[in-house]
Amino acid sequence: MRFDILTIFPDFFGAVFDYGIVRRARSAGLVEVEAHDLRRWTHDRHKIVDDRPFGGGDGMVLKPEPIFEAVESLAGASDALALREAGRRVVLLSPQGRRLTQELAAELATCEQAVIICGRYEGVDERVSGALVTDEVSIGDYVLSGGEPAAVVLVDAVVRLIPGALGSETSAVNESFAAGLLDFPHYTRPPEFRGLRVPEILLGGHHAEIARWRRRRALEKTRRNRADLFEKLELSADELRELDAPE
Ligand code: 9D3
Repeated sequence: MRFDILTIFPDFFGAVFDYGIVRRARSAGLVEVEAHDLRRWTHDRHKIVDDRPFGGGDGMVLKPEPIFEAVESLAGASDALALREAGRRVVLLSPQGRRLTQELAAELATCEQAVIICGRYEGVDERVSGALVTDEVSIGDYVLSGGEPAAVVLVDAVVRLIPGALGSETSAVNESFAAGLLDFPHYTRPPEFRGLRVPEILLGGHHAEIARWRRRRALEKTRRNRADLFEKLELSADELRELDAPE
């Protein structure tokens, strides 16, 4: 799979894809990731990529022409429907997008190419989202200064779902399970650190008891930190009773 990131700050991505699973997937030839300076597709001396909003208002808007030309040269077309048919996605990262989920990441991981447009300024000319973009995506309800940090998040989440990108140590099956339930607590040596003990149950070798304890801790943490996920779990009456019972 190939990722082409369109940005006015290509240097932002310096070494961010040179670590961990993304680095390994690139080295193995499973993915290519490249950041491109949007100004490369301007034709004026000042390489202008933005302009004032029609209708008035503060701030500047990214012009459509450099973005359309960039996508045409990188993906071979500038029509959202045709691109989608060809297994190519054009993702616009914007606060107005639909939320990035594990499900969307998995869908993108089946594509041949993702061209990722990073917004800056107040926004992007709506003809880009209207005609060119296949997926308008936000990474969550908080304000970023631009789409660049979101592009790093998106690439990371998608790359790990490309077949072969994860080593044998982890599996994607494991992770889809994790989408509905938070992880249980982990401990390693020493068994006592500054007076803080590892739960006794983990030090024995009673695997069924350990599994029950882990499930209970995972459920408790999910209920406390992610009520939205907890509501969707289909728990048996037994399990619900056990959650409120003393240990
Ligand atoms: C004045 C209204 N703001 C829109 C809600 C303006 C604005 C805020 C932030 C315009 C652009 C941005 C820059 N953010 C992104 O480009 C962005 C983003 C984000 O801010 N939060 C979560 N996901 C994303 S993806 C791209």
